[in-house]
Amino acid sequence: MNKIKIVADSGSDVLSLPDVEFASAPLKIITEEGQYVDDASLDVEKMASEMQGYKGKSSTSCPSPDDWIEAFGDAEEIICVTITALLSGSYNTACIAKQIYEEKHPQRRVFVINSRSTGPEMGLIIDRMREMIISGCSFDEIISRISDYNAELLFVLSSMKNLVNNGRVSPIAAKLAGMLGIRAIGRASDEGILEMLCKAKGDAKAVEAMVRIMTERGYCGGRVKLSHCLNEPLAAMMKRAIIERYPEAEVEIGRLRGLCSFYAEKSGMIIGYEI
Ligand code: X90
Repeated sequence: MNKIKIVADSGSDVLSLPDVEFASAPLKIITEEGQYVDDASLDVEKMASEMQGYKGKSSTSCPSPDDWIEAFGDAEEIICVTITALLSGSYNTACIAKQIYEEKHPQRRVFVINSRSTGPEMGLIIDRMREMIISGCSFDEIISRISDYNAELLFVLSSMKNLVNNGRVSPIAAKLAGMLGIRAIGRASDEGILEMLCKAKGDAKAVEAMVRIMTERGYCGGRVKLSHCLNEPLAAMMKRAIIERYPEAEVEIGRLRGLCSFYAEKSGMIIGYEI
């Protein structure tokens, strides 16, 4: 077993990885009644349904430095991937954890990556690093080569209530999302904030628009991760549309975990793709 460990916050939707050392640092979803910890034991379906009818205040919180250090375990070389630093404190707490960990264990090293994104784009970065570890790359090779890896993120949401209420997107940008039948389509900007692109009426038009946007942005048949919150039909429709246009594409359907489900809300989907 290689000694390089990958650690990611739960914004990545990754709970475990075959053949390499991996740990997840959970974020939390907080309501007036209690909290959901976004770890392997969370019933995401139950949470998403409960949140849909919930009228009170809700928020989220990132892992503390201690949570990160716990996830680091006793690994000697750690590559740590966080959700976008412009919308979460996760990158910041991971950097603090790195400092503490390296001071305590001068032989050990932690490299922290701000994904400037979330969910399936983090998943693609993690998969790429996993492959490099398995093929025998060194810590330094991985950290220098992963910065050349090009992936992007699109989202399609029926409601942006939780994003607006928590100040992660402006109410003006989110204006039409939430109207019956309207899908809001956007992307993670290069810096790592939400950038609205267009609106579509119904799933079919949304899928059409997203395949067009992927093509315009330089997608040409590489890997895609489609992660949804209780919306398998939409993911299946998107997968068909991608394969129709790019028969060689490698498209994987997955589920959003707690943090992304809270913000993407029931029926939302987030797409990571290589360019
Ligand atoms: O620290 C925290 O409390 C976490 C805050 C995270 C806020 C943003 C999460 C976005 C989740 C929504 C669609 C994709 C947006 C991509 C933006 C980069 C998913």
